[in-house]
Amino acid sequence: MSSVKPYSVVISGTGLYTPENVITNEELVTSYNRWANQYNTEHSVEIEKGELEAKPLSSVEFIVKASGIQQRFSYVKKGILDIGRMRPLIPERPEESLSTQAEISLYAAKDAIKAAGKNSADIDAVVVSCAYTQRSYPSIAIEVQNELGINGFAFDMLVACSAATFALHRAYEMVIAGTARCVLLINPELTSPQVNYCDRDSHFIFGDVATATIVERSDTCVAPQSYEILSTKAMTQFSSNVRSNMGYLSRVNDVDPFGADKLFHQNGRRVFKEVCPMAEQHLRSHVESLGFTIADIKRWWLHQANINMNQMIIQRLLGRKATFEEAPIILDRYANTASAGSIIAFHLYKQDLANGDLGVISSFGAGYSIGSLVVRKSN
Ligand code: CO8
Repeated sequence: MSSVKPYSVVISGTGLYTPENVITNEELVTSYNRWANQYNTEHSVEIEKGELEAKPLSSVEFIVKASGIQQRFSYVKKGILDIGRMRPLIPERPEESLSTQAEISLYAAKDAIKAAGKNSADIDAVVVSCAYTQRSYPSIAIEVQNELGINGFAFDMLVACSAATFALHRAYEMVIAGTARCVLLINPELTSPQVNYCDRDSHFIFGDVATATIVERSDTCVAPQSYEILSTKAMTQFSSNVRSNMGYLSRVNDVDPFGADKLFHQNGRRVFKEVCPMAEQHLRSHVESLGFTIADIKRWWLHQANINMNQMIIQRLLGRKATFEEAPIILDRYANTASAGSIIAFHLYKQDLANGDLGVISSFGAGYSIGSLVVRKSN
């Protein structure tokens, strides 16, 4: 009996939730510097004695040059710029209410379902995949499944920067295996609660967003545009250079559950140096393993953490600088949105490709983890 499936697997719709609140570099730097100056004044004696280090000042010029980030969106702006607080103010909701991450998931999910021309009855699996979930259980995905009236099953998964691509891989495998016909993937990247706004080296890096994707069998696809998934490839290599120690053991470790090491922290320089060659090699070998050349790829929807990183990887791949059309950048507006960056780029910059054009969606970062999909515009 032939194992060849009578259908391929396609991405038939994407969705994006962009919060209303913008925080510019200027606003962020002004608030951080006011906080740092106040800290230094309050601790002048200890700093003078060498018992404490003075907090260095941040600058807009550095942020733009080192990262390419001009602004970021935040789910809640209140509290972030308040130097008496330095974190967003997001009130706890009663257990009977929709949770915060489910709320932003739904905005993106509805957008993707509409784009794919689907309804709840068509979908039989929901995966919420992101860098953090606001609770361990019940999973956010099951809450979203319930809100949308979807049958079948749902689960959460966490893979930091590669949560979106790795979830796309899982969806591809479910559809190929026949365990689901149509999968809704959501990446509610609510990063601001994990940002240390008192850390000059990382206070500017992240923004909030949610993305969603519909993956289904080609023979059920009714969307005006779809992208056939030709292949997926993943790799991981352990590194603590991007890390958050937030977790349930803090309670029994008798440590501050919100200490600086419990928030996002990284050795950014090391990450840059180590991940760029890994990503280049991964992408090249993925594309070439399918019999294509790098020049065959019309568009690269790359992870969006740092403009210099993207430029270096694409330059190594192409042997020249890429145009915006070849490798669109969204991190100037959105900043680093953990796993959602490449999906935002895909969502915003895919309509103009011609039937048969090839593209690559890729993530790289914490873990380390690298995920990629080679896709072909199919109608
Ligand atoms: N203003 C002024 N000066 C600064 C600032 C600032 N804000 N920050 C640092 N400096 C100083 C440094 O202290 C240093 O000074 P000195 O030379 O005196 O020591 C100097 O500027 C240069 O610093 P760096 O070497 O750190 O600067 P880089 O050019 O390396 O740029 C970056 C720093 C932007 C962090 C860069 O290294 C980078 O982006 N690296 C890649 C990082 C990356 O991709 N990380 C992956 C992110 S993880 C992820 O995507 C998902 C994680 C899960 C989600 C988390 C949600 C919260």
